[in-house]
Amino acid sequence: MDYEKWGLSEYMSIEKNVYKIMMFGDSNVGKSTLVKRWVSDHYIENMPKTIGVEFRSKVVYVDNLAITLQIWDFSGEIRFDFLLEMYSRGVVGGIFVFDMSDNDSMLHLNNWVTRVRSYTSKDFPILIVGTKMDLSERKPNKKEDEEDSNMIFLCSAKTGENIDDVFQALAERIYYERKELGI
Ligand SMILES: Nc1nc2c(ncn2[C@@H]2O[C@H](COP(=O)(O)OP(=O)(O)OP(=O)(O)O)[C@@H](O)[C@H]2O)c(=O)[nH]1
Ligand SMILES: [Mg+2]
Repeated sequence: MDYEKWGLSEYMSIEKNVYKIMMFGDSNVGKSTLVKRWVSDHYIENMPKTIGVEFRSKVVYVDNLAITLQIWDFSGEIRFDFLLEMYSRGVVGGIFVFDMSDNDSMLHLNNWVTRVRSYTSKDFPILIVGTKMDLSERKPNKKEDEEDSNMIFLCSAKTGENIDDVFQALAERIYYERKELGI
């Protein structure tokens, strides 16, 4: 089919660049609130708990190309664990979230990463994201910041600080990795 002729080239380029991204982390860390802030720039004080998985999408631009990020926002409740394997099929990027005011949620991250990796065959790019920065006394010190800046993002859905950077950074990482692999 001649996509240029039918005026579909732009549509096709978007279709070709749809990334399935999944959000993981303990219940109540703020995954859904973070996605809501990013998609519609709204802060919801009392977000209902996610039942299973929720789905949102938004276009970002990388290298002048429109890329649709499909965000699969997964419940952190253990009772939905059985859905993980099925839903993580085809994932190309992961956002692992902890709550900066809840130490346990940070300690559980390793476990989340190990479990998700066991269900997915490929080594896809991931980001670690600390939320609720507005509640935290802890500010990253410079050295830590430099070492981890590639991997760890700190943000607040309440103030909106650093939210766009999270999704833009992951989209760029996936895009350039795939470009290098010729995908
Ligand atoms: N102060 C503050 N509170 C936040 C922030 N982000 C989320 N919250 C609050 O944290 C609570 C939990 O947020 P959710 O987004 O529902 O958490 P979740 O990770 O999606 O939880 P599950 O769906 O159960 O996995 C809500 O009451 C939010 O208002 C933030 O940046 N700052
Ligand atoms: Mg949720």
